[in-house]
Amino acid sequence: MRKEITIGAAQLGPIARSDSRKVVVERLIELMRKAKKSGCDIVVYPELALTSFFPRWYMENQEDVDSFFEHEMPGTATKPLFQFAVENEIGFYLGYAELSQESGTVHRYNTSILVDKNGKIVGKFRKVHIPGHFDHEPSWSFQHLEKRYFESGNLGFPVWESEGVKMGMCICNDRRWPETYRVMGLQGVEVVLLGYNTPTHYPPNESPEADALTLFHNHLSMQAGAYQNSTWVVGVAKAGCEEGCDMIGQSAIIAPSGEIVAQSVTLGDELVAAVCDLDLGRPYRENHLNLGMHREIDSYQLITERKGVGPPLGKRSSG
Ligand code: ING
Repeated sequence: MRKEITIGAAQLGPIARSDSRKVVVERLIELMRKAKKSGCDIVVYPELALTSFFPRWYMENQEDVDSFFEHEMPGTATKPLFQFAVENEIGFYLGYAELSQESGTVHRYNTSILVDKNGKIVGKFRKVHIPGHFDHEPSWSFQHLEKRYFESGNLGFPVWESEGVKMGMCICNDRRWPETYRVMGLQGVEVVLLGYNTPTHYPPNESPEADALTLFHNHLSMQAGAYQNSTWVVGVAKAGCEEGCDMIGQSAIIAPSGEIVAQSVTLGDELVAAVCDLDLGRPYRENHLNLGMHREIDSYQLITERKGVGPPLGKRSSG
């Protein structure tokens, strides 16, 4: 019996700064309704799917920043989404800004959760690779202050078994780093779910060539990650012109071969679904990309900061 899971990539168009959580959750539910009609077992939403991509704004007042964070999950505004999921027996991946109290200290993460068909949160991931910058750059047309608003994730890259499928998660910039997929690949991951908010122009990149390659690099990163780790990868965008900032779409469902089997074609709310045969990863995982058989760990030149060599660690603040 082939092991299959039908996955819905639920791309979102722009979310305005003034849009309430209630209005956004209604859009998420509408996409889940379409997913159900398409026979989906699970729906994947973008990174920071409940609000506008607020790191594009410099905010001095912490209360203003914290208004974009969820203090509990599910909370009042998100309970209807969990409810609808349980009634329709569908799981989901949701990206959101998490404010958490850990032994009396407030921490802020760029987070995603994996929720099963019974509405249970089976897994949580916190974005590890935090892009952008810490200090306000007033000369730029917009900011990318993720390093100011989020801590780097402290949960690693776990893989969970849900509905009999080995699933992992990551968020946006994580998809650009091979380690992200490899750590999950070494755990036998079969499906990697991820959401992203990717501006066409990334402020720290000054070269115009970089903008022209944003779409290419988006799929390149996910297709390589899929193929090199024999896993499905589902990448879902928050897309369109959001508060004056153009963001790419190109949400995609990618097979372990690296081939794109389904892709969004708009920059708005759009559901793209595919039946994912999990056995398609087997020929790669067991043969020419068998991680246990062919990797030569001892011969790898691992350059790390601990040995005092390699590139300087990125700075989180000007200090
Ligand atoms: N956004 C972007 C991303 O990694 C970026 C940041 C854009 C980095 C373009 C490099 C090039 O897709 C988030 N939210 O990480």
